[in-house]
Order: sequence, then structure tokens, then C-alpha cells
Amino acid sequence: MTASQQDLTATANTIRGLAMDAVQKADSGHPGMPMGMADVATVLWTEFLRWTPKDPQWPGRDRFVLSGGHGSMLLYSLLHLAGYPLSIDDLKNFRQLHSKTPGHPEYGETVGVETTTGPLGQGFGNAVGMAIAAQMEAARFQNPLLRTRVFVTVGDGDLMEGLSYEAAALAGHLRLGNLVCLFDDNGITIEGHTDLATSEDIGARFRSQGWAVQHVDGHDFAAVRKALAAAVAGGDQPQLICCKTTIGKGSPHKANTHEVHGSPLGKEEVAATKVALGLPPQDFFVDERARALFAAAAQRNDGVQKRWLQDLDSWRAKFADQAKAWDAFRARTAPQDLLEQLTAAAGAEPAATRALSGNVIQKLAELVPGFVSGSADLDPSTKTCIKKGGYFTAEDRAGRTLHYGIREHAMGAILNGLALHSAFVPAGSTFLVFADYMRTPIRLASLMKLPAVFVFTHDSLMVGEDGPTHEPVEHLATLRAIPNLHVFRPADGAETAAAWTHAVTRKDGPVTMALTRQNLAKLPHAAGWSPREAMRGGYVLVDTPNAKVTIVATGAEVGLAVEAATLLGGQGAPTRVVSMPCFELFLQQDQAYRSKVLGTSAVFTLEMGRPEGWCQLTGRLDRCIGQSTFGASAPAKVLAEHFGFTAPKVSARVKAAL
Ligand SMILES: Cc1ncc(C[n+]2csc(CCOP(=O)(O)OP(=O)(O)O)c2C)c(N)n1
Ligand SMILES: [Mg+2]
Repeated sequence: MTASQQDLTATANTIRGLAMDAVQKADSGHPGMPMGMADVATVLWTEFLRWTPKDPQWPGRDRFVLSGGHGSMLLYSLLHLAGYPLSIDDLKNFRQLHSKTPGHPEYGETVGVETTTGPLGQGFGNAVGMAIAAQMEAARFQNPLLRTRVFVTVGDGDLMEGLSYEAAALAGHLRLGNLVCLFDDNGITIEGHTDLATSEDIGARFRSQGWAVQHVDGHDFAAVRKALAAAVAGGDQPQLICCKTTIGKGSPHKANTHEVHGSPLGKEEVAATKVALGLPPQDFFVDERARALFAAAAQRNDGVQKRWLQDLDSWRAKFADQAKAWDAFRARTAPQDLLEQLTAAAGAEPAATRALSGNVIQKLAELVPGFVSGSADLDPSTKTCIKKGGYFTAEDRAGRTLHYGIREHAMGAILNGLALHSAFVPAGSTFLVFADYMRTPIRLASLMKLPAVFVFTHDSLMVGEDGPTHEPVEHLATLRAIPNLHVFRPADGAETAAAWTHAVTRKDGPVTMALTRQNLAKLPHAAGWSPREAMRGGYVLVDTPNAKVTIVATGAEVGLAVEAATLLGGQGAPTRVVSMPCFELFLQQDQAYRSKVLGTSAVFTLEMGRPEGWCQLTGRLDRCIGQSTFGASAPAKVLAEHFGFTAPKVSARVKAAL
């Protein structure tokens, strides 16, 4: 039975009231979007979306992503009405320190929030990743019950961001029929009407990218219902519903203006709006009809969940092996001796770390079921393909590697969506110099503590002939500036195995990997050395009695440090070498370990990138040997000579700064 117009209206107006009251009380926030999308959201949440606060992690639930995170009060109002642990007091605490209702939705802070949104476009990219994940999980374990839907709301801003173009193109190409996007087509952004900056035909754009597109009046419940029904019945195309809405709907003087986008309405206008909407004057009012409508939806969803669980039991009984594999996947199992097995897979022969990583990944895919990979059209260089895993395509949903196309922005956001969805540990690769295209998703993965792996190869000037456009200089330093990100730059096969072991077992955040294009030298590990030491972030590679100097180096420059140390030793300056594949992990070690590793001699660092960050270890910039200017186009050997990265030049720089 469909709800009456009156009940739907009362519910949507309750949401409008909660949004404007919370923003007014906080004296900060965005009432316009929640008020404009309240009608669409009411139909979606009470008639279509599968949710249950009784089991917020229910694998059969639909995912709801509010891409325009500034409209957070819409999501918080819906979660409150749906019975998630979010009280009226929580709504009254909107935007306050340690509240469950931060300014933008934050994953992990509020039950029911499926991803952190706010940087426009990211949520849409996450939703594409979640839709891929649902298809992948269903196909891998041959269980259609897992092919859940993803609903995402986007605004003009999300769709203006280039990321949405990339992600939509891939979603259309992959024919993600389980993805439904609701466009809040209100024609308003912060500065005014959208015609200030765009004349795009969004429907035509999405159609050209392979989407099914509908247009509805976003305030007509019946039309929204019909469109959603068609979208969920629709075949294998992703679905866009352009909902014509009025921002700040209900506000007599501010609706359909940019004033209502991101400021409180003001006490008088709130009062006038309540009169216009037929709401009582009291703050944070919840109409009984809204409670009843959501209670009915909760009951319907309880039934849906019950049947789903019964079907899951039948599936388990019928397909015991698949069920076991699925449980192992969901439990994120990894063998105890993962590091040893990966080290063996890397092999003892020195090579480029990108190639060693390619070896490691093949073994990793066998041992960690959630590991999936992909590249932004650079796999022949980055070597991240899972060779025996097949490709995820519109035809083969079980494939474990993705062709992202040349879409780094989307790849980053999709990796996060994959990681958020269930138990995938996704890796995506490109060149280090293009890491900036993925900076926002890396930052969000770090904020959300996601197990995503961002693989970057061609990690220094030693790219050579391609020249300064392709030679990273500042990238390691800027990545290390992101809180909670672990930046690994391994120096050989064993360290590469350690890096991957850490990447796929870390529970509280992502890892970026910096790997070389060029071949590396064999490192003089002491007998009995274990790659576990690399997992402490830094360790003594070459110890020397009566050392005057310690050179701390990463990745490719560790071999160079060893050579320079030999020269320095012959010149009266006995030198130790510390390999430091992950600075962040090293800083987390206890003081005693750190002091032991760094020793008591003069500490120098050596890394082909901006050196400033290393002052933390050396205390002096002139003891941080790095690269502060752009590189140049020439054979790598010539560049090493030119920019001072040869053993004689490094040892001369050390002596000069002693
Ligand atoms: C990447 C990014 N750039 C800029 C902003 C700041 N910002 C927040 S909302 C907004 C306008 C969004 O317009 P729209 O999506 O149409 O939302 P509406 O005004 O309709 O609520 C901007 C520019 C942001 N959050 N993210
Ligand atoms: Mg808008």
C-alpha cells in the first residue's frame, strides 16, 4: 500500500524542519539541500531503500551515499527517523565537538553513514566503487543475494567536478545496473544560479556514457516513486534520475536562491517557513505521521532482511564451499606467514621494485581473498595486474583486476568505495608523478582509516628520458604530509614483501607504495636479517664500528648510500647505513629502538625528493640530501651525475656538511 500524500508531505516537512532547526541552532550549516531533497528522500527511504538499524552492517542492505556532504542534515534526519542510534539531542548537537552529527558526514563517527563526504564528487566515485564491489562479491562467491544496490544523491557541484565524469563513464561502460543516482537538479550553487558557469545537458551527458536517464519533478511523490520503480527494475545500465527541485523548498523568501545553500535561514525566516509548511513553531518537531511512515518502512525492511537471511541459510546449505570462502573473505583472513610467503615470491634476485611488487602481488592474490587490483592504463609499467584473476568487466563480474582507463581521480574514489563496501583490500596504480590526481581520495582514505593501497611507480628522477613532467620531486613529501597515511618506499624484494604485508594487514588506514622504474642493486643484509625489521619502518642495514656518519636512505637510494658509505669509510669517515622504507612506521617505534637505529653519529638522509621533512631526523637541512628542483629529460645515468646522485658526489656532500 502506498502512503498517502499527506503522510509523505508530513514526513518531508519534518525533515525540512529538523534541517533548518539544527542549522539555526548551530548557527552554521546548509539547510537548502535537505529542504529541497526531502521529498525525494522520503520516497526513497520509506519505499525503496533496504536498511535496518538493528544490523547496520547487514550485507544485504542497500548503500545510501549523500555525495553532497554539505547536505548532512538530510542524512542525519533520515537516520534519526529510521531508528539509527541518533537521537533528537544528537541533532541538536549538530556541528559540535565530539557530536555524532559533524558538519559533513563522517564514516565511523555515525552509525549508518557509509562514507565520508564533503569534497564534491568523491561520494559519487565511492558509490561507483561500492556498486562494483557488490557485483564482484556476488559473482566471486556465486551468491546473487550479495548483488545489492547503491543509491547516491548528487548535486550540481558533484556533477561539475571532473571526477564525476570519469566515474560515470566507467560505471556506464561496466554496465553497473545496481547503481542509482538521484540528481538534485536545483540549478543553484554557492555563487548563484548554475547558468553562471554551466550550460551542460546532464541527461545527454550521462546517456552518452551509457546510463539510463529519467527526468522528474522532485516534489511530485508519485513521479519520484515511478522513476525509482523503473530504475530498480531497469536492466544492466546505471540509472540517473534528474530530480527538478527547489533549493530551500518551503522558505517563503529564500527558496530557490543561493542564500539558502549554506547559511541559517534566520529566526524570522524559520518561523515563516514553518507557517508556510504547516509545521508547529516548536523546534525539532517530529510529526507522528513521519514516525509512523518510517515505522512501517522499518517493518517492511525487517521482513526483507528476514527473508534474505533465510535465503542466505539455504545458499549456505547448498554451496558449503562457496560459503566457507565467503566467510574467509569477510573475516579478512591472511596467513600467519604471509610475509615469509611474499618474500619467497619476490625472489632474491635484485630488480626494479615495480617488478618485484608484480611478483609479490601474484602470491598475495592467492593468499588474501579480498585483494583486488587495477591500474589507470599503466599496467605494463606498474605491474599490478593479478595474472590469474581475470578482469572485472560488464561480462565477467568475478574478475579481480580493473581496467580503470586513464581516470586517476575516479580510480582513487572507486578504491575507497571498494574498501568501504565489505572486505575488499583494493589496490590501484599509476605513476608517482600523477599521485596528485588522487590526492583527495588518498586523504579521505586516511581520514576514514580504509585499507586501500595506492601504488605509484616510476618514483624518482630516474624515470630519465620522459623528463620533468614525469619525474616526481615533491610527491613523497606531500604524501607524507597526509595524517595517518603510511608511505612505503621499499629498497629490494624483501622490503617490497614487507610493504605489501603491511598494506594488506593494516587495520587503521591506507598505504601508498613508491616503486622504482629502474633496476636496483642487491643489498648487503646481515645473516639472519628478517624482513620483519622493514615492517618497523627503518632498520640498520650496514653497521660499522666507531661510525662518524649514519646515512638514512629509502628505496632506490639505499643502494647508493651503501656505495657512498664504502667510499666514506675509505676516507676516514666510517659510515652506517639505515634503510627506512616507511618513515611513519619508524616514528611509531619506541624511543629505544629509534635511538638504536639512528645511532650516535651524525645523521644524514638520502632520498631523491624534497628533503625538508627529513630534518626531523637530522636537525639540519644541509644534512638532508635530496632534490628540490625539477628534473630534466635525459638518460637516467646522466641525470644521476648531473643532480649529484653518484657515490662520489654523495660522499663529497656528506663530508662538506660534517
Ligand atoms: C571539491 C569541492 N569544491 C568546493 C566545495 C565547496 N562547496 C560546497 S557546496 C558547494 C556548491 C555545491 O553546489 P550544489 O552541489 O548544487 O549544492 P546545492 O547548493 O544545490 O546544495 C561548494 C562549491 C566542496 N565542498 N568541494
Ligand atoms: Mg545545486
